[in-house]
Amino acid sequence: MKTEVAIIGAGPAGLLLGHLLRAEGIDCVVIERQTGDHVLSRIRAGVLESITVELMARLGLDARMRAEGLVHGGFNLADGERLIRIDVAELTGQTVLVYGQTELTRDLMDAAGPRGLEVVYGADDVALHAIDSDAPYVTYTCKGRARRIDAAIVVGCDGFHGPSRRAIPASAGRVFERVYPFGWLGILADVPPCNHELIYANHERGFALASMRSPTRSRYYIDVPLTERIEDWDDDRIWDELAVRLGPDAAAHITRGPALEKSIAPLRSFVFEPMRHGNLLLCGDAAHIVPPTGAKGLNLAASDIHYASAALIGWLRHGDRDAIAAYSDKALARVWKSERFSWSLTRLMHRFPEDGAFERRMQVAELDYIASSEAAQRAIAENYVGLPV
Ligand code: RFL
Ligand code: PHB
Repeated sequence: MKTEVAIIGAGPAGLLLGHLLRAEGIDCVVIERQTGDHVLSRIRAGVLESITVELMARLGLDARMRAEGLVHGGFNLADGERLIRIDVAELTGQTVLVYGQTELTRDLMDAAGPRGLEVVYGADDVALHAIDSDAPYVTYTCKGRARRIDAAIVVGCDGFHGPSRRAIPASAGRVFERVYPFGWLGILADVPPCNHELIYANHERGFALASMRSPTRSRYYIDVPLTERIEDWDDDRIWDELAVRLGPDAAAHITRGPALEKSIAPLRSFVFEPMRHGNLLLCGDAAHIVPPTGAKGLNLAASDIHYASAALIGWLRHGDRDAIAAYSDKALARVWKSERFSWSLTRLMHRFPEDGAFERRMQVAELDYIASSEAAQRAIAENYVGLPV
């Protein structure tokens, strides 16, 4: 089979790109290892920056997110009993949208058939070939049959563990990485949120985050050592810990309920440079990972797709190969700023095992500064709503 663009991975990055290319009449195929149901069962991001919402609007797929998403004009940092509200709407004139990654993916998936976007689910043994040449191709097996797709270019949207990044010779790339000594234990429950805005809490027992998906569905996280096993955390133990770490005001408003989902996710900062090798582009988690503090991962995937789709349209429709050559530098400039923000918010809001009294005083001093300085709050707010693309 022949196409113009072979896209590996049908997460938000792959589906967004597929739709943007189809809207320009560009031929593409999305190849996904999992089933569609499995992709939708992964509970992940919840906070969308305007770049993500704007891409959905460009596709005319924003009706449900506008109707059901929650517009948030602020969020809170908690430290013991103190709550610091960052009024992002006042400080930046912008807001974020609370709308689950699962729902955004569902909207993209539902529109694929009607818009002629071909997505192959259940593709095993996906492998990239000849990415250095003008005739790259992808092979996979589906229902036991070997398949091959020849393309002008391949785009790796296959997440951190996918084959695309690994197809680039080690000598052609550089990895920057930091692995954190804890993970986030998340719980999703059909209960009203304890607060109308997010609360990120740094408590002496550890980090906690109160988030939500809707007025009746809450998402909470606590940090735990990487040695913890989810089996050892029954629902009550999680709710008890949240009540302590989020502080007395939030605790008084927590409604407990059975977990619809709970899991532990490790935290990592990771960047692979460059984000292009020959006729392979990397987008989203395939190229970079941020710790979830600050909610940047999905939004970075969206900004990569903004740059990559423009470059692909520039090349395949207007013959501008320079657009492809410029993709990596453009995308990385924004990636590194989001990496910095996610890392610094993680540093500020978590207790690291190696930290002593000095590091703790640094956290308290920084939170004091943020609480008292509009300039400091504005710097946080403009990163939270998303830096310009
Ligand atoms: P995805 O979503 O991982 O999709 C990659 C797709 O590639 C498929 N794949 C393969 N396909 C074919 N062959 C193979 N060999 C393949 N291997 C993998 C996978 O099955 C999958 O369908 O990457 P993408 O599209 O780049 O999107 C990135 C986002 O999913 C990710 O950055 C966010 O979820 C991160 N994240 C958050 N981001 C935000 O912007 N806001 C948030 O509030 C937020 N919260 C979070 C998060 C991530 C979390 N976890 C679990 C890591 C909260 C958590 C807990
Ligand atoms: C979420 O709702 O899942 C969420 C919100 C904010 C974050 C991370 C995750 O920083």
